[in-house]
Amino acid sequence: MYIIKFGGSVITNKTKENCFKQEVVDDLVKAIKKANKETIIIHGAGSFGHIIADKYNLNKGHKSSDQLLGFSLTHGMVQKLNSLVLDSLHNNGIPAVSIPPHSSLILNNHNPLKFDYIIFKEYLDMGFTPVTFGDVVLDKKLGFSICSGDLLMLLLAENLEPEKTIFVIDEDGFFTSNPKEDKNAELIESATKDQLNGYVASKDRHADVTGGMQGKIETIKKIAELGIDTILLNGNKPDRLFKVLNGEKTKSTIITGGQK
Ligand code: IP8
Repeated sequence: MYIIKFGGSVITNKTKENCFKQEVVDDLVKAIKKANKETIIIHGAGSFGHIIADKYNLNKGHKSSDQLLGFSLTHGMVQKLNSLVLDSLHNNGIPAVSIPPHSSLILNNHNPLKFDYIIFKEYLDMGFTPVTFGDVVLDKKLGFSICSGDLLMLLLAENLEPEKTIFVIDEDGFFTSNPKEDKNAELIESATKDQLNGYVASKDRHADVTGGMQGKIETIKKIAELGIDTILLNGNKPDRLFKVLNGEKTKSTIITGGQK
């Protein structure tokens, strides 16, 4: 089984609120269909979630009553994005079911307190493709906070032991320096979790309330500690996702699991 995360900057235009990249998603979904592997799909919130979550300061927790509307609006928007992703999966013949985090997970000061991963397993065992996404959730300490798709990657990897986790991002992988600013930046094809420390993650200039690339690096290190390999690849080149799922070599970064 593979856990795949569609990054928010791949499936939405992060500069424009609620702008869905239909063709990109359709092409990624077609690659998954063609590879015909057991998968769980997670997607980020992109411009459907980060801009409004930032506006209402939701990741700091419950501080004022007007945030309740902000919480609901943010949930509504990420649910809309989720429906668009689901439509694409259904249109391509994939039996996808949505499992929204706000009703299957509770955090405590941003850390997982309760997570119903069994439901993912049961849907998988029946042949469904579970789909989940970055969402607003209840938080015992803070009232509420945000659960990123990256945290879901880690929680599902911990509990369901996938063959690989795959981050579909808007770059070819990790680079020796920021590829958006340095044209001499070189792609790192393979790294261990310790080697990740020195890597410069490209800074996202757009609203990102859940830590962006730096948060992703921390998550990937924890996944490596579970002994699971993670692959980062460019979502704008869907054949790369197909190749990875099909066991072929392609342009990407692999972070090898296995070291504590
Ligand atoms: O895009 C963030 O999820 P991510 C979720 O995976 C919200 O970090 C609601 C902003």
